[in-house]
Amino acid sequence: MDRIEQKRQQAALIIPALNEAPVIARTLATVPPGLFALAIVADNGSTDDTSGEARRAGATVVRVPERGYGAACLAAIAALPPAIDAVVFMQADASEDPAEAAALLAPLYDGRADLVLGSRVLGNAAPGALLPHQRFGNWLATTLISLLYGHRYTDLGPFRAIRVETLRRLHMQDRNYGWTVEMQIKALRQGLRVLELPVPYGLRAAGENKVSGNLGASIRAGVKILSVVARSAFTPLH
Ligand SMILES: Nc1nc2c(ncn2[C@@H]2O[C@H](COP(=O)(O)OP(=O)(O)O)[C@@H](O)[C@H]2O)c(=O)[nH]1
Ligand SMILES: [Mg+2]
Repeated sequence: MDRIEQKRQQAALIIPALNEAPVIARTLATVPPGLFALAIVADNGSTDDTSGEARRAGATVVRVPERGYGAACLAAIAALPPAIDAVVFMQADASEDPAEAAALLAPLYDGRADLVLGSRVLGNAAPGALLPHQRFGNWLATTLISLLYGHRYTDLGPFRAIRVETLRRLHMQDRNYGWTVEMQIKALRQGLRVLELPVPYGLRAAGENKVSGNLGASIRAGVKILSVVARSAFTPLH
């Protein structure tokens, strides 16, 4: 086993999940064997059997009573065993291909990047997978970020890889929709080397889209994301 392979064994997959019982086992089944030391499903107060399905499919389940994507991610990070040196965040709904995680981790382990983002805009999104309001929201937020910080992202997608020590230095705080954009802004402010790689994006395999498929949630997410971008301009570095 070479050095990179050995290190890859120390990566964890983090999957925040809210009512994903119809799809979580299918998602976990597509994770390439040996790529991750463990998969953590952060169950966000699901009212279905997401936890049971995830556990039976071999994942470690962290129960998070508080709803919110960021709250789920923070709880999963707090539960990481000390040996884990990198994490990949991924959705529960099989819209992303976990095999792509190897490509996201490689630049971290090769020392070429500090934050590696899967871009659905650069990659191939299946028809209907990235809705017009998501594309517009991405464009607006990434344009504002480029004006403020001089770096042009193409996407705020959740599929991404980062080293644990880097993540801890970011002091992530957002507990819901602002999580992904907070990470991207803080990475720029801390001078991290960010890299976007194209990733394919499909329709969710089963269940419901709780953000893009829901008007109220889409508006709340858009408002939150823009407020995180705007507030960052007035926040000193910490
Ligand atoms: N909306 C929402 N999604 C959550 C929450 N906790 C975890 N998730 C997960 O976040 C991911 C994205 O949600 P999804 O319903 O696929 O929304 P979309 O793809 O953005 O339309 C999925 O893996 C959800 O299960 C939460 O509290 N709210
Ligand atoms: Mg989704």
